Amino acid sequence: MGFPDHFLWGGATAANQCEGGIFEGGRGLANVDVCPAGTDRGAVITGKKKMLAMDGEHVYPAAEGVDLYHHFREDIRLFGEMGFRVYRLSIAWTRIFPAGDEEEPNEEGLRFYEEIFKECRKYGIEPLVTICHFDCPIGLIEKYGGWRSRKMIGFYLRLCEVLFVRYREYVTHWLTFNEINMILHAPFLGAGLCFDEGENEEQVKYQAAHHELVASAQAVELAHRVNPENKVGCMFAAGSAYPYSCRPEDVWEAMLTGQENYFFVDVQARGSYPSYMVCRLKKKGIFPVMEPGDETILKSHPVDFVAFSYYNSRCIAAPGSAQKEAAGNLFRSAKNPYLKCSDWGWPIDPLGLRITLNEVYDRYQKPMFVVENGFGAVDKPDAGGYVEDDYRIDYLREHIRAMKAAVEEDGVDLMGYTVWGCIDLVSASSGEMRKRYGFIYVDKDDDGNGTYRRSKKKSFEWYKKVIASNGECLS
Ligand code: BGP
Repeated sequence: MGFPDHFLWGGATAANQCEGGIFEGGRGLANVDVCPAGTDRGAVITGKKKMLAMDGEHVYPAAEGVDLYHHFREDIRLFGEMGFRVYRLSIAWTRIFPAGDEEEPNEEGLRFYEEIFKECRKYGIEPLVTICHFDCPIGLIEKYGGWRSRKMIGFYLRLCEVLFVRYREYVTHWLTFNEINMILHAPFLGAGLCFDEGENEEQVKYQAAHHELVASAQAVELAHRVNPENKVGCMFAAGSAYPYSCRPEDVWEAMLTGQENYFFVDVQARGSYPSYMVCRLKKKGIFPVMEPGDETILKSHPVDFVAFSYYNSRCIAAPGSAQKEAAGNLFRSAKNPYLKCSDWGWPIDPLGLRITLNEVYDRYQKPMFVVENGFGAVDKPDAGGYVEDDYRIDYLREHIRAMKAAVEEDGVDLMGYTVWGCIDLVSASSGEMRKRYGFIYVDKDDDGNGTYRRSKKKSFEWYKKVIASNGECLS
């Protein structure tokens, strides 16, 4: 059995973490550009420190990324050499609408992605396009406060329409928002939200989430109208919430944490606000403003598939328990004593991926796509740029095994797998370059030094074999 013949193997990147070239091609400035590396990053991405422009004191790693803007032909050729069947990338919103609210799109930006898609086609690579991977034009944050405003729905749909129409012949796989649940944990990154002193942050976050959810449903409708072949997915940061112990209070808390994440997918895949969230919001005195018609929009346009990122599981203890905290993808979690961790403290839990796949499939009964999974580590290249990254191979091998078991033995419906940061890129949570995920090493360091030269790591040839054997050969 194994993976289906048409299984989409590949890799994933996001525009703001790899393209660079932020002042080129008529591109405008976005929230993702002004998130600095270093100690202020946390406060900026969570909306606690307002930074809507670059200053002279901070380093802004997205400005250069790994310069995919000028290297994309070489990079896609390397993806082709590995045998990618899919390349997940995102569109920088401000390349298409520099301020966000223009009537007409920026042709130079549109041409850039068209060239990327043509290049993919050369190698038989199917693009999987994330319409919004954390970016929000600064123009829209300054004028409207980002996704707190309902006006954002219109600007987002204008972007969608331009993309669906222009790339009709190149793209049929779309994701509406990257990690939509991240809005609760990193609201400036996720939705361009900054908060005023004393403001009810939760009210603002759930209001913004409502706008994104309505926009996402309308995007599904639009995509299907423009091209009935289009398949549109939602995307959330997954990773099952394990109870820290069998103490009912821990189990209860883990269930609540799980629901907080699934809420978004419940709306996008099932088409309505789940009753637990309606009650919870009411209890907190949070009443997102909804327009008549929103319910029908959500109900009528569920997504075609459910995509997610998986890096680790989480471990949840009841409030007040003195458990040690673990790191991991911007979510708080107790330290799981049974799991080893990466250098960044992210737990390593391949079986957790199988558990998550089962959980998500049980809940939604829709095809799934693992669109991010990978191992961030410090690589030590030799003079030729070669890295013996056995640690990365080990991580990926075990996760692919778990995925295979889920497909083969548990019967989950999985469309594909795209390894995060298939080429080294800037870390979203820390802004570092030294946290690398790629099969391809990029010569660039945290101080901005480097030639941007690309070189293959050991994992490059390994993944090539994995793909060629459709996941059979993992050694
Ligand atoms: C997800 C994001 C990605 C990516 C990844 C790895 O949250 O969708 O953009 O960066 O996590 O995280 P990090 O870069 O912080 O290691």
